[in-house]
Amino acid sequence: MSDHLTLLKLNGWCALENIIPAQEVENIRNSVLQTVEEYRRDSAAENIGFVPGLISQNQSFAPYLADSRLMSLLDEMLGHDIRISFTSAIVNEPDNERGHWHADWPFNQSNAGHVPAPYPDALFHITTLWMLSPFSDENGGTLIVPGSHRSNNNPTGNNGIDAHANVPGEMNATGSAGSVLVMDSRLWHATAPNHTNEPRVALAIRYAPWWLNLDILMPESAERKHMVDRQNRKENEVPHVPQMVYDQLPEDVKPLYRHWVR
Ligand SMILES: O=C(O)CCC(=O)C(=O)O
Repeated sequence: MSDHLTLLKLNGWCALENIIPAQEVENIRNSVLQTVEEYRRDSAAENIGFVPGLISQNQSFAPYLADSRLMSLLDEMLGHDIRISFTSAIVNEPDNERGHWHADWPFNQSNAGHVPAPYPDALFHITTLWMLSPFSDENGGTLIVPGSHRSNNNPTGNNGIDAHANVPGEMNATGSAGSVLVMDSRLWHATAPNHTNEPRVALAIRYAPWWLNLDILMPESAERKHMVDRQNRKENEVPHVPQMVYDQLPEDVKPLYRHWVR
């Protein structure tokens, strides 16, 4: 077993360095910042620049999405025919607020689509946070609670933990620009405040096994209409990938997005 796989299984997270080469990362960061300026969602928290479905507007990072080190780790965790479920830009701007502890979709109990707690001790989904800026304690390196991925609930699910309080063992995930933080989506994590004058720029890219039903995230899907719209519930929405964008993606990246093309 590789060291990264051991860390991911034991602690719920690991970091892969230099997935984006140092000489490329600044251009990608600037390009993503420009896209965020144009397409940011007003619904995001104050001082958070958020763009879902970023791949439709920006393909600068696409050559790295199927990096062989990352894919072999994901293959070991999720099996064959992995798919990308989310591609978002997240910019923690100076003075953003600390967020609440949560596990990611489909374990966030506030979402319409969730695996009800107590959930089984099994891996369903991987969250990766791509550091387009270096992540530090000062600039909003993601707050994580190592080992919390083995819990059968998280602070979105009334598990007795105050989602806004400090949790013993919490730490900031840190690393150099171009690194990728890989987390079991069950890992408790939270947005960290950025106390510097520079934006902390990241991509949240999530990878799913072929068998995980993603339909509730799809605009206009029957599942979404029934479970989100008609019941007036909250859920993430991931815009489709236009065919023209898909056609231009690197060949090894296309299989990761094929299911979302319209
Ligand atoms: O941007 C971060 O550091 C954390 C983002 C986060 O909590 C999430 O995407 O679920």
